[in-house]
Amino acid sequence: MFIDECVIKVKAGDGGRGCVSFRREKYEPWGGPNGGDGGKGGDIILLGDDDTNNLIDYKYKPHWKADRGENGSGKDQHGHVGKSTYLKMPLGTIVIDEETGEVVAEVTEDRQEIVLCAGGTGGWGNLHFKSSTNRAPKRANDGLPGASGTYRLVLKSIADIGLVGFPNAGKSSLTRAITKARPKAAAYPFTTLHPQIGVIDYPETYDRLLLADVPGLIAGASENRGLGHRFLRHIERCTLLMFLIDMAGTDERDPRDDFATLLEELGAYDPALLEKPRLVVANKVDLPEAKANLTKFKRRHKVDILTISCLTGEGLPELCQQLRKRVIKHGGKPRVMPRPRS
Ligand SMILES: Nc1nc2c(ncn2[C@@H]2O[C@H](COP(=O)(O)OP(=O)(O)OP(=O)(O)O)[C@@H](O)[C@H]2O)c(=O)[nH]1
Ligand SMILES: [Mg+2]
Repeated sequence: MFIDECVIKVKAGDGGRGCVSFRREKYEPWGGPNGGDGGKGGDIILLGDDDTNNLIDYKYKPHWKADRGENGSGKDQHGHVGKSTYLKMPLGTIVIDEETGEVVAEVTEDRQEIVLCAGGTGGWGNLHFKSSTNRAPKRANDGLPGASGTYRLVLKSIADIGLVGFPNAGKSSLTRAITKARPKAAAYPFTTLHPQIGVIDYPETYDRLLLADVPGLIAGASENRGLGHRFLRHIERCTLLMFLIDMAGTDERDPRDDFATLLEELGAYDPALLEKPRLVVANKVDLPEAKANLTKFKRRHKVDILTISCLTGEGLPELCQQLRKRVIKHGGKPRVMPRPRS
C-alpha cells in the first residue's frame, strides 16, 4: 500500500533529575555537595532516507517517543543522555504542525537530520546551588519536559520529470523502457495506482534524473473522477512535465483533445503547474493511425513534439537526451551517478 499522508504524535525524552548528595568520606564527615546533573532527554530526529518512498510505517505506528535522560547521582556523576529516536523519512516529506498548520520541516536530502522535538535539559544537581551563604544546598532541579507535538506528514515526491497522461498512454511502459523501475504496464486503464519513481542514468556524463510515473488523469479528475487528482502533488516539484499522448488514439479518443484535457485538469488542481516547462511526447507511433493523428495534432497545437514508441524503442535515446537538456536549461540539476567501486 502506498501512503503519502498521515499524522504522527511524538514526544521527546524528559530531562533527568538533578541529584542532592554530599561528599562523605573517612575523616571528611561534612564534605560539600556533589550531586550530579540529570542527563538531557533524547530528541525526536527526522532522518532523510533515499531508500524509503512511502509513509506506511507511520500510518500503522503513529506514536513515537524518545528515552528520558538518566537522573544525576552522587559523586558528581551526571546522568546519561537519553537515546534519541530517529524517524526515517522519504525525501520530499513535509512536516506540518497539526495545531498551527505551520510547515515546520521539510526533508529533502539523504542522511539529512532535523530535530523535530528536542529532549528536555537535565536538572541541576545540588553542586550548582552552592554559594558563600549556602554551602550545603539541599536543592536540585527536575529535568525539563521533552517537547511534544502532533504533526502531519505529507509526501511530495522529488523527481526532476513528472509524467502526465491519460490512462493507457504508455507512461509505465516508458518508465520501464528508460529506467530500471518496474511499474506494471497493461492494456487496461488505471494500471498504475500510485506514483513510482524511476532513475534515468546517463553513463556518458555520470549523472541521472528522476522520473515520476503517476496514475493516469482523465477529464473530470478534479471532480474526483477516475483516481481523482490528489496524486498530482507528486509532480508539483518537478522541473519538467512530460505530457505523454497516445497518438494512435487506441482508446478511441482524439489525441488533440487529450492534450487540452490534461492541461485543463492540471490547471484545476493548481494553476502553477501550467507555468512549468513542458515537453510533449507522442507515443505509439509504431501503430498506423499515429501518422495522420500526428499531422492533425501539430496543426491544432503549436508545440514542439517528440515521437516515440515504447514498443519498438524508436525515439527513446533522443527523448532521454532532450529530457536532460531541458531539465538543465530550466535550472534542474542532474544528480551525480554513484561510480562503481573499483
Ligand atoms: N503499440 C504500442 N503499444 C504501447 C506502446 N506503449 C505502451 N503500449 C501499450 O499500451 C498499454 C498501456 O500501457 P501502460 O504503460 O500500462 O500505460 P499507462 O499510461 O501507464 O496507464 P495507467 O497506468 O493505466 O495510467 C499497454 O498494453 C502497453 O503495452 C507503444 O509504443 N506502442
Ligand atoms: Mg501506468
